[in-house]
Amino acid sequence: MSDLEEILINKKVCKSVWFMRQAGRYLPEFREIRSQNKDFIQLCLNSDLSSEITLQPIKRFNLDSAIIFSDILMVPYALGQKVEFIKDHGPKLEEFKIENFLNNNKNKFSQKLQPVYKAIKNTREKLEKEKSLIAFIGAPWTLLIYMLGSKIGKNQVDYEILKKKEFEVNLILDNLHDYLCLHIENQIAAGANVVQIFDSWAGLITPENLQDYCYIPNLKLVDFCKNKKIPVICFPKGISENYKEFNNLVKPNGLNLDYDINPIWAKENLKNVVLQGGLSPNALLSSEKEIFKRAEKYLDTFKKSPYVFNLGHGLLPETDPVKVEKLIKFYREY
Ligand code: 1CP
Repeated sequence: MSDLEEILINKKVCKSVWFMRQAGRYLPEFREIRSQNKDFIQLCLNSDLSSEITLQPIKRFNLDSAIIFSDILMVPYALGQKVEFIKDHGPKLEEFKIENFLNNNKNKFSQKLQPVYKAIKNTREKLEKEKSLIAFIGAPWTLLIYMLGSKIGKNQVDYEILKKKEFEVNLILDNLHDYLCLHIENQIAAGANVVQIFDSWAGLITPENLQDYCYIPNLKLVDFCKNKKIPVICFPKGISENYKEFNNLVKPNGLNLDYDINPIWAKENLKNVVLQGGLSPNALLSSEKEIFKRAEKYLDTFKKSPYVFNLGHGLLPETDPVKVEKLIKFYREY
């Protein structure tokens, strides 16, 4: 069993570090490959290259876990919605059509994502056995935000539209759940050891809607993982003190703190769960002294608990890899 699994399953107090978005944009060796592969989806579907990119941060920093190089938007892609990544702008999805969405089947879906599973298999073979390979998915709500895009907005959600479309929205969320379970199952079968669920846009949900759009969809996925005996980490970014209610209802093995959560509050309020991350990725843009000071706040708070060192969101593209290396060293010597 890898250390990450030992921490998540047996609540062992030991050291373990990995970073969200550790494979990609801030690494020169990634940029080199990316510059020759303009189509991001095709890059994710290139098993050899995505395995190579997954291992880049492991080679460079000897991190304790690898996260497969892929994207949460591979799911809408596999469900037939065209996905493009516009430089300096982010993802752009083709207009959502319910009739196309409903015209999918499990075979077609798994077939389209076969290269991702092959990349997982290749990577697992190359990775040392004490390191975990992390698979991931976007939570249904976060995928919905991208899939419906302009129809419900990204900076704020128009609940009037959402209510008017309630039947369609629930149909999409239910269908997504089934495909996400299949995607988890396929990634596990290919050799992944741990699953992380990114609900990056949970913070857009109003408190009275959290139950329907965040807690229940996450709970159903967590239960699916638990039935498969696979440890699962949730990341309901931006829901502030509702992290407590989330944890009490969803009960994942691990919970990634976002950078707005006070670690001392987390320690007092988030029980029976392994905490991960929290440090703002912005900290890595400051001086070494400042980085260590801010990291220490998390390390001091969680020193007697099972805790996975990570960030409160993904590494930023402008991060200097040298500072990442220094932070890892600081953590290991702490
Ligand atoms: O242009 C480029 O070079 C592509 C940049 C890039 C990379 C490296 C994107 C576009 N996605 C990825 C890989 C990726 N995405 C990984 C694997 C690498 C790793 O973590 O080490 C993972 C786990 C993701 C997950 C992901 N994609 C999330 C959830 C995490 C988060 O940051 O909140 C989300 C929301 C996405 C969507 C996405 N993919 C890419 C972009 C620019 C975006 C949009 C993010 C946004 O709108 O802010």
